[in-house]
Amino acid sequence: MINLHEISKKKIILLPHNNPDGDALGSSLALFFYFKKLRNKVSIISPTTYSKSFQWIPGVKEIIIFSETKKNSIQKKINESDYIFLIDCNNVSRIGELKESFFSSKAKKGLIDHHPFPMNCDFMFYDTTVPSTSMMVFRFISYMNNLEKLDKDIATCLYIGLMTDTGYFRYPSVTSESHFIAGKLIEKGINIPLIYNHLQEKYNENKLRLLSIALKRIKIIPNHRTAYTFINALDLQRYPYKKGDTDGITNYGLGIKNIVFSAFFFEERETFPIKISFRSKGDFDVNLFSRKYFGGGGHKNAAGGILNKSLYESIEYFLSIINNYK
Ligand SMILES: [Mn+2]
Repeated sequence: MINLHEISKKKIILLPHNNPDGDALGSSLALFFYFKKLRNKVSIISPTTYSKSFQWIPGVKEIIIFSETKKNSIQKKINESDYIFLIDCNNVSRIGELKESFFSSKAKKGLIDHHPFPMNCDFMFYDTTVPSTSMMVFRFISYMNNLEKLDKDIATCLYIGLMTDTGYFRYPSVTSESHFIAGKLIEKGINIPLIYNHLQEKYNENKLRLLSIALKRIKIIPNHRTAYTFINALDLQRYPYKKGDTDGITNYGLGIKNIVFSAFFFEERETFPIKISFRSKGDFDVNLFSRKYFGGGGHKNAAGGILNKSLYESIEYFLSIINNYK
């Protein structure tokens, strides 16, 4: 066990899960500031780096990126630590190579999280019904009777975790407690428009151009409640794309009223194959559809496929299937 009241003047390591998201970063950074206020020495070691959209978060530059740092210095830090906490991380399988150091260190191990099936630690503070670990961090600070230590930086970090893990307060997991905590964070003077502005998806020009071409081309088949569109190799010559720039195009078709099935054909090169992505709403299973006709698969409402035909032939093939589909 860890006696919470002894957490002062100690060496603490916080380990968020790999590819840390807004909740993993926000929760870790909030605890980083909080434990520092209790006069501890605190380090956050992230197994891998984080997305550029998080580069502005208070304290984020202090995070040590394991994959980009000399292993000896990290090993030393971990060996000398008194406490190691997994944050927004239920299992060492999500911290990559840090796993070995985690087990070899004599530090007491703790976990603050909301994922199901947390691994056994000396100290466990988790609830799988809350939508974000940042809520657990708020509860943790409250449980330690230290809410007066919440400041604007801590509140900003917790709010980022809360808003990103709740899909901006839209998911079914959102409770009155989520909003109660958000309210307490707002009282600390956080700048909500600034946070949203930073986290909003940013388009580069070519990505926006390609999206506009795809939107212009959307065809609707009302009888089959289907929409589809495409991007060809010529478009990509005009607007060179980076990987990921065409992500999300398929979703736009589904935004049309009464459409339940959307397809996007992508001619990455002038040669084959054509990549197709499918999205659906409700019962229409695009995983089965793609497996059966497009040699692909995925999930019920999001799947991909591939065809060794030209773009034109691929679309013809798709339309012939759609027209004969129940
Ligand atoms: Mn989370």
